[in-house]
Amino acid sequence: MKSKWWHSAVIYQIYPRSFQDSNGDGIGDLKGIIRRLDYLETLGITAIWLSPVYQSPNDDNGYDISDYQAIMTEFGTMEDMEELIHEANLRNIKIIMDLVVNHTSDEHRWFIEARKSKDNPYRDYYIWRDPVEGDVPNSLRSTFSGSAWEFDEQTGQYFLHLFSKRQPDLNWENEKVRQEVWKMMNFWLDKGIGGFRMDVIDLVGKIPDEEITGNGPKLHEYLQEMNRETFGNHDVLTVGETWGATPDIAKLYSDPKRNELSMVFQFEHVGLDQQDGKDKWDLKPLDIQELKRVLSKWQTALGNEGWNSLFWNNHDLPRIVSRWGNDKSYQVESAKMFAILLHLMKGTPYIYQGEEIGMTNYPVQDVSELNDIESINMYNERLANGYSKEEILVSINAKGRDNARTPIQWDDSENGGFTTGTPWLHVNPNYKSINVQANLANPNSIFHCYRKLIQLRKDHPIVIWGDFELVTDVPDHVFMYLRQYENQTWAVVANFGEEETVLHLPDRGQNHEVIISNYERETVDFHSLTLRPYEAFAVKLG
Ligand code: TEU
Ligand code: CA
Repeated sequence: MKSKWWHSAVIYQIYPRSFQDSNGDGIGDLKGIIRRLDYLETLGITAIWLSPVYQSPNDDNGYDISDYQAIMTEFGTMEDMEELIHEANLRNIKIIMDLVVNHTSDEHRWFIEARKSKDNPYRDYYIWRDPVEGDVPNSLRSTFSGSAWEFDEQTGQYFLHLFSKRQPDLNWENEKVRQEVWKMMNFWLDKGIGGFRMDVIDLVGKIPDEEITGNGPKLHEYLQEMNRETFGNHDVLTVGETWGATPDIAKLYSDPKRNELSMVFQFEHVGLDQQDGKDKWDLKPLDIQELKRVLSKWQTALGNEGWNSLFWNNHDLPRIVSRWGNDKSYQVESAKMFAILLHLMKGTPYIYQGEEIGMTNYPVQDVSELNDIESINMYNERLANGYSKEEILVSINAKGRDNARTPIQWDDSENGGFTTGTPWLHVNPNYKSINVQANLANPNSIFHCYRKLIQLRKDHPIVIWGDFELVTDVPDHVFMYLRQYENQTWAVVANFGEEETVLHLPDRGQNHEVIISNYERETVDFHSLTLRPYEAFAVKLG
């Protein structure tokens, strides 16, 4: 594969609302991000994926856009945005914009026009259907609960919304819609951005009448057109949010020969603690064997015909240290274990803000503490369906999106240094011990582990290009793999257990030099190796 900058990049995701407030209104903003660029430079990241900063009524915190070419008033101005791009570029950090074009806000000019009348020139920018026997056109459901069809009184038709009813779906079959999107993308490319993260891009080829949403027949045709009309001749990173992609589907998106996207961002591994055929709120314990199987499959299945993202967290997912680690007695050890395990794999790693200091889920006690529309709608729906408040809160504390959206804990001052005002969402009370300042000051902190992992990727082509092999003759709760490149081999070992475990792998030799570890450890002897709770390390085998 021809080497591109994003093959060796590490991306940092910023959820602007919660990153850094600069003016005391309790809402993070662009000036706040600019103030923290030096911190990100110290961490060593290559690019920032900026969750949406466009004008929005915030029904879904910016994923409902009312103007793609204006900045959300609370976040700042277009001048601030240009300054952010410029200041980031000075530090060799690229800005990747979130491209949310499956839907707009209902306050977007196009939708305001479209709903005026059936013959409005913008009507066909959205997806309208007549009622069927006085009811919804079909049984498509919204991700945020309820039917995906909303009745519009004025014109007597339903419009489609796969998310909130304030996020009407755009009609990609309409060539004019696609051209508007290309024009808008070029506007941003001209500002010198480093690429696009494409929100639910797998949905744009939908055929609503056949209840086909993901991976519709025209999806890849549209992406090839997008590539041709916009970023094709720019050296940018494009990553598609692709729920439900298999490795074969991932190749369609990301095989360089097909001129679509740089890489996919797929979720198979983070769905492993949900009951089969149910939704994300229906929990089951993680089976580590399954995790090994799924992550290894993605390591090997793409070959030279595709590229994958590596992540545990984002703004839609709970914090990994709380989810599959132990955020109480082994917060530091388990956070580092997840980092070491993931960052030495093949693919482009994404760090979600606060992950690098081991931030944890926020313990919700009452529904009044919730902000996220997905959780609130689910709460009301399940309550109406006879679930108890307690059961619903168990699901929300495990999987709710607010878990990862609490403000960044910068220091131990009030509100963790996020704001001098009242934060828009509660700060996790553990900010006095878990914060950036404390992490920076301690050379053994989670932050310094991430920093080292990023540096290893820069210094060692084996991390980017090495072949991957899962080691299978280890206990179930030990995840061990090898990377091989030219004549080098690295081994990575991670113990998911909270008990000591002894490994006997005499064939793997002894006196190996340790590259990185989360406990004190100088050399490794595989004849008899005692692993401590959540211990993880990488060694050079030769
Ligand atoms: O997420 C897509 C999406 O499907 C998520 O809402 C996901 O289903 C959910 O969190 C888990 O059940 C993208 C964005 O990342 C998300 O923040 C937006 O709310 C959504 O699209 C709509 O734009
Ligand atoms: Ca602010």
